[in-house]
Amino acid sequence: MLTLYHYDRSTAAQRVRLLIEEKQLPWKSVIVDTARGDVAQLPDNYHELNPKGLVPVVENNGTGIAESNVILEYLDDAFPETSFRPPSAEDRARMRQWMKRIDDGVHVASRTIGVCIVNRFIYLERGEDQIKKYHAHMRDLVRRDNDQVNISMGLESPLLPDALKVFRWLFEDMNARLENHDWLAGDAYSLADIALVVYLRRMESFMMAPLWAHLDHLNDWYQRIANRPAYHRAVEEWGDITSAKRTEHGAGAFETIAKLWTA
Ligand SMILES: N[C@@H](CCC(=O)N[C@@H](CS)C(=O)NCC(=O)O)C(=O)O
Repeated sequence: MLTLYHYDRSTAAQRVRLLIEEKQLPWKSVIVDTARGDVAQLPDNYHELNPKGLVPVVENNGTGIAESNVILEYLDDAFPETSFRPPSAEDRARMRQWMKRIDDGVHVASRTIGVCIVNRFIYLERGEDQIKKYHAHMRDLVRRDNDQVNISMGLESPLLPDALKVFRWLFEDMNARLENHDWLAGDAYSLADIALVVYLRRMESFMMAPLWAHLDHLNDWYQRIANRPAYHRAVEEWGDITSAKRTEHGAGAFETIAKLWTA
């Protein structure tokens, strides 16, 4: 059976759960909340499965696969009965372009925004020693270096303005595509929609939604996906243990974030 190493609020894990639920695959859940230092459930060879030690990882037929966008394509190949990739080569290329954008900067920008607005408070509460320990084990060095700046500088971080720009441009580009199409690639809900929708929810959790309230096509697309039963099972039912903190700190940061967003 398919095993997924994941935790509730991880956006990368959410997109994998979204596909698993759409495909109605039987799966075993192993929660490894590495962000909270909870690594007890990690198998000893986890770094062989994912050199960065992050979630998600899926295991199937004795093979471990890391990187959520790679996992999405893997699952669509391994369980092809209902495919979430468009039939034409051109639309598949378009789908991959959207997904590549995540690995080219969107995911890192999402982390920067999250750490600057709220996660820094969670880390600082744990104390400097814990932060040092956490970073000492972090094998994604860009992530570690960004975290160090973002934790210490918060809303003053020099990385924050560009991270917000990445999202503003992404949302505007998605809205432009969705003005004339129902979905990001091809004529049906695809891996591109699955991969990107998780960031709408994540940015919304920081109370930022008024910033793109005017992007009607984007908001309509998000609602259509949020209404899918698989979305409910994959995202809503797993919840997010930090959501109250996101709301609180997001509301407090809104004025600054709004200024940077429109700068
Ligand atoms: N490029 C990776 C990113 C994975 C990633 O960033 N995972 C985060 C959760 S979204 C994680 O494991 N965080 C644990 C931590 O912060 O220690 C993917 O798409 O799978």
